[in-house]
Amino acid sequence: MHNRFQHILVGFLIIVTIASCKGLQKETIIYRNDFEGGNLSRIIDGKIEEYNGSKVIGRYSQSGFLLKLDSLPKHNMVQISFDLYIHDTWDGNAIKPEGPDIWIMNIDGWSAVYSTFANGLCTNCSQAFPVVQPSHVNGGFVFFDNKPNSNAIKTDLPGACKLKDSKEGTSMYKILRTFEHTESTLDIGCYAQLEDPDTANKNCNESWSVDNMMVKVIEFK
Ligand SMILES: [Ca+2]
Ligand SMILES: [Ca+2]
Repeated sequence: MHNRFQHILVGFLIIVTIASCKGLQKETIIYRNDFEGGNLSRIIDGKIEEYNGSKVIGRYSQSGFLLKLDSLPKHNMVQISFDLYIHDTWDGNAIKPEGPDIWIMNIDGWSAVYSTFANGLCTNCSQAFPVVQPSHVNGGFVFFDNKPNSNAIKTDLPGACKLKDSKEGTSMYKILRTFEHTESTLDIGCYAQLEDPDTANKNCNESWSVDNMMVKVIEFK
């Protein structure tokens, strides 16, 4: 009986330990925006457009926006997630004058995403995403070669401008980044660096937008 009681006690302690470990992590959503209400507070250079029946922040081409959050509760990590729409003709890793077409997210000034995307009429193209950082070789950047639309959630969305009559004119990606962070302020900058010889129509040829943005802080107690 004594041994049996010990086994039960050890089993009980293991269950209690697992349960308390799960309770050590506290997640708090500090920012959530589907842009349907037109809320652009705390965003610099924000603009809203309707795309495919939903309001999005965008569209941007070469430029972008900066989300500035402050008064964050005590935390150890931050998680950022959103839908990224790559509209119309992006040339991925192509060399100048067509590419590379780079999408960028900077967190407090450091590079969280610096990756290329290919979409639309691009033949013999490659893109770096889902690899989010290039290699540094001889003082320059070398982007990983993946197939166009790699890891896209959807590729059958209408284009926004140049390919607006095409049913495969836009691809949608889920961007999810989790990183260590303890400061009470957080700057999230989203931009693109795009190459297009057709400068007069660049905003129509290659653009992007974002929807369903969510920022969580995570605290380990
Ligand atoms: Ca929306
Ligand atoms: Ca391009």
